[in-house]
Amino acid sequence: MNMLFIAGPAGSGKSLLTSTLSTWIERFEYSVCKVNLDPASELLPYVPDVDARRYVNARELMIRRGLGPNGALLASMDELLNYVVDIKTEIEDCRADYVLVDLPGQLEVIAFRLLGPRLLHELAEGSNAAVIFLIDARLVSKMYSAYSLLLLALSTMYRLNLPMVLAVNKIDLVVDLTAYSDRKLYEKLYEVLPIYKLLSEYGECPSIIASEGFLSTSISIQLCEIFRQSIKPPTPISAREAVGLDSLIAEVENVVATYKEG
Ligand SMILES: Nc1nc2c(ncn2[C@@H]2O[C@H](COP(=O)(O)OP(=O)(O)OP(=O)(O)O)[C@@H](O)[C@H]2O)c(=O)[nH]1
Ligand SMILES: [Mg+2]
Repeated sequence: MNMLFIAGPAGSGKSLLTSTLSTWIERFEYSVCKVNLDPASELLPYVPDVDARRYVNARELMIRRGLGPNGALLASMDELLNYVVDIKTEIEDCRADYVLVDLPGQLEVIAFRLLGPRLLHELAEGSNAAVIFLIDARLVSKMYSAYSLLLLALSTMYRLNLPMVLAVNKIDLVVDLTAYSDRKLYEKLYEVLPIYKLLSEYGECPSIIASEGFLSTSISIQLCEIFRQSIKPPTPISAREAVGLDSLIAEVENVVATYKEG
């Protein structure tokens, strides 16, 4: 069983990707189990096979315990840990080739507290697990935002300790998808999204940083080197247009195989 945790900041497209990717995978005759692990979600673009809201409801916790929306999400994830065996049993009962787990957008819950990694590791046990970390293309059109999102992605990767693939989603909003072939599309993205310059193997860190008018300090140069050593250029996708999903799955298979080799 392949278990893909779909993570990323709020609004990056996790739920829509869960929907689009499941339809795409099913076209190849593989079965998919869609898991909503966000107790605070309201409308979803897919019908979940397993749903955290069956066990815990963030809205109900807000009212019952007088919590604000963020506190209620943290409390509901804490409560969810009590049901991890039930959720895992439901997932196993799906008997699916792929399990897509739609995570909450509040990364603090997933990556910076104890329960997120525990919950994910318990669910992932016994399967080929990987994290797809989504970044909204519109948010990496500046070098400084590419830095902050990459730092977020890296800390999520180290905290979760699972193989991770980075994907830039919503590319339909930054390039005209009908105007470019695959190779040209990559060139265009390199031109419009500094994150590709930052992570590509071309050019030296100091000149790339300077060319984008970013603060050229020894720390920003060292960070650039660290990003290049630890993160591959992100897979460009559009969850809305179902673009790039073949490359995304190929990349997931790559990182899972590399992780297994140790
Ligand atoms: N144009 C475009 N819009 C997208 C794409 N992916 C998602 N969206 C839109 O972005 C908005 C947020 O998408 P969601 O799938 O709800 O994002 P999310 O990461 O699940 O959000 P939270 O669960 O609130 O963190 C919705 O309006 C989606 O339709 C995409 O590839 N292209
Ligand atoms: Mg969502």
